[in-house]
Amino acid sequence: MTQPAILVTRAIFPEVLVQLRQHFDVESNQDDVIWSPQELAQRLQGKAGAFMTGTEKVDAGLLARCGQLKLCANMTVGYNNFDLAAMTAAGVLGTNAPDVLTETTADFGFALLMATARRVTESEHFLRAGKWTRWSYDMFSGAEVHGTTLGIVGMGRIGQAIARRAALGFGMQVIYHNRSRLDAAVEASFNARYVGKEELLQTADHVMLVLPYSADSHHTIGATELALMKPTATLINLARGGIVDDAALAEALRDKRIAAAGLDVFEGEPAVHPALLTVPNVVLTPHIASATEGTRRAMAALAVDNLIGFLVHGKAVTPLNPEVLARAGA
Ligand code: 8YV
Repeated sequence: MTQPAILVTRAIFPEVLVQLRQHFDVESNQDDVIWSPQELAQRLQGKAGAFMTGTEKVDAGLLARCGQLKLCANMTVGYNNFDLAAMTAAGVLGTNAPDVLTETTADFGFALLMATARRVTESEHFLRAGKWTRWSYDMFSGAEVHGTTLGIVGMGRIGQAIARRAALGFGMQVIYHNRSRLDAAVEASFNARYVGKEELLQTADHVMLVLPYSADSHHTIGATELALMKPTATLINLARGGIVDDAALAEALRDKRIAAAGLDVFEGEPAVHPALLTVPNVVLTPHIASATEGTRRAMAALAVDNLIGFLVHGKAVTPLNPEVLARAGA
């Protein structure tokens, strides 16, 4: 019996390919070439499924050219690379990789918060440049983290894991803003208070963005919102580029309208707004919040489970548009 054909769009752990080859005829991209949309469409010809990393756009134009495609399995929790409505219309299932990266990503949220508030990278650059000639009482004086107020925008799984660290580990007061309010018992578990976006921005000593990207969340933080924040506050973007207006943020940082920012994601990444590279009070990391070997393996494994589950057994583990499953009678 011939096996279904699938495409692995980016380089991945070799063991993942070994496992996939037990079930599928696999075309892979271990040289990690970044394909144009045209090349991606061409490579997807005749493929029933795709293992994706969240960097490949799946839209109506691509789907119109890939009639045999049934499943796009992201190894990421975010899925703003998918036009889900177009996928549903085309009868293509999308899956993501939630849960397995929650704690690792929350750890990194704190790494970025601590590095930003306590000026870790800025002071390290100073030291490496040979500028440290003597100790002084106010050298790289930063912002307090413990006991302060953390404002979390987006209180999903990762937001809640950050809130737990903040409340139980750092004695912080947690305020949050979200599309919907959490159950009282969940709120109570990290003593969190639901507030409007304006109040959050005005009150928080540190603001952490952990919401998904969509047309609605585009530029959730722009010049107007930055103007509401305390001049001593820090802003952390752990979620997606485009949630922050990076040009407006660079200006606010340059003019010290807020104290500092920590960014793991950027509008138009891997390009970074050039003005952000010129301000010292920002910590910049290349989208690595989930990057530990164990977590990246778990993310890949969930995408594999979705591919095998759906294309071999008719059942996906983490479907994003389950109406496609219902229609297929799965
Ligand atoms: C990914 C992420 O590593 O899962 C997500 O949504 O943001 C990260 O964990 C990243 O998206 C790779 O493109």
